[in-house]
Amino acid sequence: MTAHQPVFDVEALRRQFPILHQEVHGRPLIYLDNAATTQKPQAVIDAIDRYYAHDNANVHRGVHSLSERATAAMEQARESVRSFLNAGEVAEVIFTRGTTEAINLVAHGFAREVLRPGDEVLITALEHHANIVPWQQACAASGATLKVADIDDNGEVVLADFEAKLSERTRIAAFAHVSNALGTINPIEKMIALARAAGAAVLIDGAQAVAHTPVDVQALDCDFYALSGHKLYGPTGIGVLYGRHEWLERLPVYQTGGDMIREVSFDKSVFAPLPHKFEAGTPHIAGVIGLGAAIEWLRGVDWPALIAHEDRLLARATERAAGLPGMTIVGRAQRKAGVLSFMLDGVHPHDIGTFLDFEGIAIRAGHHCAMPVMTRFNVPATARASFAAYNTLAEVDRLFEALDSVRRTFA
Ligand code: 7TS
Repeated sequence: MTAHQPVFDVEALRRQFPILHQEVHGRPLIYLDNAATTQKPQAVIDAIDRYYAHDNANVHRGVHSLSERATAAMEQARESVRSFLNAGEVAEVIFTRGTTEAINLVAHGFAREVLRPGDEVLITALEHHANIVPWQQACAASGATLKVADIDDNGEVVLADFEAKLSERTRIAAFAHVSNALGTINPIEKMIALARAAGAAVLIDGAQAVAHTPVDVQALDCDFYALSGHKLYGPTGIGVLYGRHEWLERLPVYQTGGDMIREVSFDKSVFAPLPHKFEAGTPHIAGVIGLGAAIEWLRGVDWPALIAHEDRLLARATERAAGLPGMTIVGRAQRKAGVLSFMLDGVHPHDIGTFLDFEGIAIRAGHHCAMPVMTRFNVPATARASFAAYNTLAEVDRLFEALDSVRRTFA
């Protein structure tokens, strides 16, 4: 008997994404750059449109109806995020510009409040620059040391090395849920358990995970979880930092100014309670509302079917790659989500990207803001096709027909 394969109506899903129905260089667009950013369903576009057409006002301060509506919409979106991540309280949901700002907020707080000379921060060798550089800066500012857990030739974190590099000096372990450059799904449950056993706090960079797998921050028992709205079918310029209440209370303010204070005099200021303590200035209200709409839209998607569909896309791509002469996959982890990073003998990844664009196919070529990963695999760059729920098996096949032309053209 074959395993149950949930049915996934990809054509019905595609109809909800207006941008997909266009031609590029005279060919139907095949969008395979979803790890960089996902496209937006009509429901998200409509929510932003409706907000600007009907409710636009500043939040948390007006006494008038529009301001009340904008505030209510924003706080409703915060509740959607809370529920999406299964956070315990809305006070634990901080809106940021994205994953990058969320990690910077925590790293800045650790540098000021937690890290002391001799302390350690542990990351892994598969991180995006957004989960490397803020920790380098925090270590430089505090005298702490940055430790890096190795990855193996498949692009999996070497758990024994991760464990060995944890010590009683480790104040925080920060690592990706899913690697953007390789697609590796890290065994974060195990990594969190190891870090907590060592007494370290845990930050998960969830930028590449949230569109592909459900997340429950309480079940995970992590202290921080960072994500970007634009990789989750929502708008750019908005993201989330989930933080455990006690940690958010303990960490110092990040940016200061309006909206994050309770009382100001020239002698001192008293800061607002969570979550506003970390949300200085007029927020990206339309972005928050768009993100809330994306999450509500995702609630209507059959997740087991979505995951099975994306697994089929990646399995087909991996199988076709094995049949293409000169093609090498970079990153062969047992568990992967959404990403096929590859090299083609004798062709620079950028040339692959340019050639595919003329076929209407959008991929990314480069170091994917993960230069240490490129160094580890001894390549200057890779070509990367990355999948979302609206991609089809036919698109994967078209990608490989085009790659075969690239190969023959450059041979
Ligand atoms: N962490 C990971 C794992 C990422 O993939 C990215 C963005 C970030 C952090 C930063 O997210 P941002 O929204 O704050 O910029 N990754 C990519 C990518 O792979 N291609 O373009 C952006």
